[in-house]
Amino acid sequence: MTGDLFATADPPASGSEALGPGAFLLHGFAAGDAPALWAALQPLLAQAPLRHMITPSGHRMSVAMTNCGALGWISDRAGYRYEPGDPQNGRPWPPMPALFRRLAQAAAARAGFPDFQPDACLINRYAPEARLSLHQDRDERDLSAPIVSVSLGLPVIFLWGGLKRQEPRQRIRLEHGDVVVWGGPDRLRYHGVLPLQAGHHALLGEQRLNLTFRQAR
Ligand code: MD6
Ligand code: FE
Repeated sequence: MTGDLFATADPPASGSEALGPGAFLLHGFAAGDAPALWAALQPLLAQAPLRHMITPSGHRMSVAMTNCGALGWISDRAGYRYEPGDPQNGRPWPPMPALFRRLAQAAAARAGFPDFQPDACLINRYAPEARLSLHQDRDERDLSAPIVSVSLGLPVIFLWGGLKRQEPRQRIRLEHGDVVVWGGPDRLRYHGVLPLQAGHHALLGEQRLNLTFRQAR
């Protein structure tokens, strides 16, 4: 499974692992940018506070969420969808910082998606015990664009399933600075996150943040 991409003038911190024909785990790809990402997140989270969204069936999600970019993913009793702002407070999502966009585009290009133009960044915050049940990401208009996922803070076990809910799942450890890119034939794979184990991370403290970049429209 592990195969290093050929060395270039600007290699990622370590290797790249193929998770499927269109899915790649870029180990440590965002590690160098992490302090700047974390700094940029502070004013952003002050403007668009993290909150526990409600699923259409009425459950409160254990992961706290917010967004930046032209569009943001939300869930409420009416369903899952992208909105230009948070319906809870009527405010637009903060703009996507240039650093975020550049990082997402660089990771996508590294994984073979040179034309990625993210217009939405979903920010997920995991406190200890927070989890995300098995799901597909299918609320984006154009499923030919990949998703780029950046992990910061405490490590977590990611469940990587198949195109059908019942298929077996691999357990993949995602660490601070890891980036997963997936698209093409892997775009609709089921996936989830096991409950976060308590711990302390030098930069983020007792939490994990995950940024997922999408082309929503
Ligand atoms: C997470 N990620 O890592 C949750 N979805 O916290 C996702 O649900 C996800 O990482 C689509 C593509 C990449 C992802
Ligand atoms: Fe997802």
